[in-house]
Amino acid sequence: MKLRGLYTIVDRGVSPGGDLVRLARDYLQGGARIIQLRDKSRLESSETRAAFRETAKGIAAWKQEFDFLFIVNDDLETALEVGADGVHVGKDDCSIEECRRRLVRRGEVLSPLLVGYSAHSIEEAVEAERRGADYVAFGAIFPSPTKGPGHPIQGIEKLREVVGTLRVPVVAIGGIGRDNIKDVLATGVASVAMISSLAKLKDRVGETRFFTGCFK
Ligand code: TZP
Ligand code: MG
Repeated sequence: MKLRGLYTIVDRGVSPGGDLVRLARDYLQGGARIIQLRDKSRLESSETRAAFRETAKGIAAWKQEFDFLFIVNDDLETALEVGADGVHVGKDDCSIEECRRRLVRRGEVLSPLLVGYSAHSIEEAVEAERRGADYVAFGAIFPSPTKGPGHPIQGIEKLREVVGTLRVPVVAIGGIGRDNIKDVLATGVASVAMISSLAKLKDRVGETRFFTGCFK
């Protein structure tokens, strides 16, 4: 399956008391075919790591009902353990090269896991592709309620430049919703990631359907 279309992220920081497994199901019912689990707080200690893995297992189990790419943020071990399709890393995580090394033994690919990378500048995006990322998430395109103030904003023109420069799929992220999705798609970007524009709504299935419809 290709890295294309709506890229939904279930994030404990945005849905603190929420059931992320259930949230993922809402997105799948709405037609999303890419789900990322992002749960930074639970990766901080060994006591909460087990809960992180349980959530990951719960989301992976939806594969019995839905065809989708499941990507685990930050944690390669969990991605491998639950049979996810990919791992998503940034500059402070396991390096792209290390992720690759862990997946290749005796020159044979053991698990064809996708490795995605978060880039916050054009240079970092180009470098991530050179280092072997399968896709690059670029942002924040707009001010993001999830990232909060003080985060660099890239804007549409830089997104267009990254899309025109990279060969691997680019995922636009940060502050994307109904107001600006058309401008984002006009750059030719392969995929658009969303956290708060979906998580905070009552009719998440309907809203997901709206955004998946934008790619048709
Ligand atoms: N990386 C850049 S912006 C961002 C991440 C993880 C947050 C995106 O969240 P939202 O709520 O869709 O702006
Ligand atoms: Mg990370």
